[in-house]
Amino acid sequence: MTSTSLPPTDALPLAERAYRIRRNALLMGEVQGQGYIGQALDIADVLAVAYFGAMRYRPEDPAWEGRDRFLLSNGHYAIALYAALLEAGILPAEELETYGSDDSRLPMSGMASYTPGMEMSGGSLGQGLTIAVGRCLGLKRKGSDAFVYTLFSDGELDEGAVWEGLLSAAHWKLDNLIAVVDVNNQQADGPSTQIMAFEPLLPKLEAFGWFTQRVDGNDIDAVKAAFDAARAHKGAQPRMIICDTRMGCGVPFLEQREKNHFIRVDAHEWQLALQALEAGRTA
Ligand SMILES: Cc1ncc(C[n+]2csc(CCOP(=O)(O)OP(=O)(O)O)c2C)c(N)n1
Ligand SMILES: [Mg+2]
Repeated sequence: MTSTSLPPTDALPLAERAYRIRRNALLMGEVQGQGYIGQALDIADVLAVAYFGAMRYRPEDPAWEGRDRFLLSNGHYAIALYAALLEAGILPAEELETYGSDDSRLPMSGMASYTPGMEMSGGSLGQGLTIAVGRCLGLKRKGSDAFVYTLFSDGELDEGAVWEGLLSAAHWKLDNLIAVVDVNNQQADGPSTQIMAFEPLLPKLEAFGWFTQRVDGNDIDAVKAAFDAARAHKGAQPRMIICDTRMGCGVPFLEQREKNHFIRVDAHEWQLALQALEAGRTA
C-alpha cells in the first residue's frame, strides 16, 4: 500500500487540499477494495473549501462549542468526509488504514457516535436538512454565532422531508444555515433528473426563500467564492449552494467510466488511480 503520510503543512492552496482529500479517499478505497469513490472524487473540492476555507473548528477539540457544524446527510459519502477529517487533523492519519474494518471508527456509512467530527449518523437519506434546521434553531437560542453547514445529494431531493426542511429553514429565517446540494446527476437507479425531475432547481429554491447560488462544484475558486458569499449575505434567509459536480473528478479514467452509483474499480486500478490523480495535481 502507498504511504499514507504526506508532510504536514499550513496554508496549503485549496487545490492542494482537494488533491490530498481525493488521495486519502483513494487510499481508503484501496484498503477495502471498494467505496463510494466516484462521489468522494466529485465532492472533494467542496470539502476542501468547507474545511480549509470556511469553517471554524479546533482539530484537537472536535466538540468545541464554538465550532461550525458540518452535517453529512448522505451517509454513504462518509469516505469523503473521513478523507477531509484526516486532512484537517480531526482524525489521526494512522486511522486511514482502518477504514471499513471491524471495530474501526470509520465505518462505511457515517455514524456520529463512532467518529470525531461526524455530527450526525447517515444511512437513511433525506434527514440532514431537517436536523440542520433544529441545530440552527438551537444555536440561535444559545446566542451562538456558529454556522451549520449541511451536505446532501441530488437523490435526496426525492425525499419529502427535504422539502419540509427547505420550507422551515426559510420560515425561521435561518441565516446561520449553509446547505450544499451535490448535483452529480446520479442516484442509485440512474440519472437523478430522469428519476425525479427537480430542475430548474435554482428558481425553485429562491421561490422557497433561500439565498441560492449555483456553481461548478469542481471549480474550486468558484466554490470558495460561493461559500464566502453565503457567509457574507446580509438577508435573514438560509443559504443554498447548488454544486454541479462530475463523478470521478480528478481521475480521468474513472470520470470517463460509465456512470453508476457505485463506480467499479478493479483491484489493480487503485494504484493507477493514485498515479492519475498525481499526474493532474495542480499545486
Ligand atoms: C431513505 C432512503 N432511501 C433509500 C436509500 C438507499 N440509497 C442509498 S444511496 C441512494 C442513492 C441516493 O442518491 P444520491 O446520493 O444522489 O446517489 P449518488 O450520487 O451517490 O449516486 C439510495 C436510494 C437510503 N439509504 N435511504
Ligand atoms: Mg447523486
